Order: sequence, then structure tokens, then C-alpha cells
Amino acid sequence: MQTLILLKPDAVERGLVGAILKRFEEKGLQIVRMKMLCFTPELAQQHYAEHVSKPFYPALKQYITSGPVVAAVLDGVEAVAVVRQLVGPTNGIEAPPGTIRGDYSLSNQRNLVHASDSPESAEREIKIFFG
Ligand code: 3AN
Repeated sequence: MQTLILLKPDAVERGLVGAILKRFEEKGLQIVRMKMLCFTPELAQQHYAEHVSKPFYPALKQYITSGPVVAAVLDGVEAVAVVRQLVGPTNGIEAPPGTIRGDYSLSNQRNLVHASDSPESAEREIKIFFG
């Protein structure tokens, strides 16, 4: 099974790309596609379609377009659920230690990583970033 992750602008700015990828690799997931890119406002709208009408969307768009991101496809058994567990809950303040957000984030917006939340989202998101 495959899932999509994005290492968001704060992960790149803070020099945490290697540390975060290492978590996934050590778990046994394989990186099968990877690239660095910059979000345009149009890409933000497409990727975050379910959040466009939410009150936090303007801030989310500002953040996700603020610098380069790394997009990758991870492959492994139950990859969608396993990667969500490794990433942890949305809010870094609430995310338990041992999760990526729990160990490295103190924010519910600047929370370092995006990970597809279902097999259907994974399929849609992999298409957006890798065709
Ligand atoms: P997750 O990334 O844990 O699946 P989503 O899909 O609910 O979380 O939210 C997508 C992104 O929107 C989050 N990663 C975060 O950057 C931002 N976000 C979500 N909720 C909030 C909020 N209440 N305030 C600010 N930003 C938020």
C-alpha cells in the first residue's frame, strides 16, 4: 500500500527533512517517489479542498506557500494508518512524545508533516503530486 507525505515549509526551514524521513525509513516504509516543490495558491486549494471554507484556511494557505516542501510516496504494509500513527495528532502540543509532531512541533498549524488520512485520500493526493 502507498501513501503520500509532505514535509511542510517548517520541516525544510528547520532542517528536519532527514530526521523525519529517517523515522519512516526506520519503521520499514520505503520511499518510492520524492521531490521538492513550492506550493502555488492553486495547488493549496486543490490539495486542501476540504479545508477551503474553514476559518483557518487563509493562514494555512499562507503557511503552505511560504517555502519549499518535500513530497514523497511511502510504500509498506498498511502504510496509510502506520504513517498517520508515526506522525501523530494534528496539534503538536497534544501529540504524544514518540510521534513526529509530539517530538518536534508546538503548533496545530506548523506541524511539520502532512500524511494522507485514508486510502482514497492517498490515491487522490499521489495523483496531484506525481501524476
Ligand atoms: P492533519 O494534517 O492532522 O490531517 P487536517 O487535515 O485536519 O490535519 O488539517 C490540515 C492542516 O491544516 C493541518 N496539518 C494544519 O497545518 C492545519 N490546521 C488544521 N487545523 C487547524 C487549526 N485549528 N488551526 C490552524 N491550522 C490548522
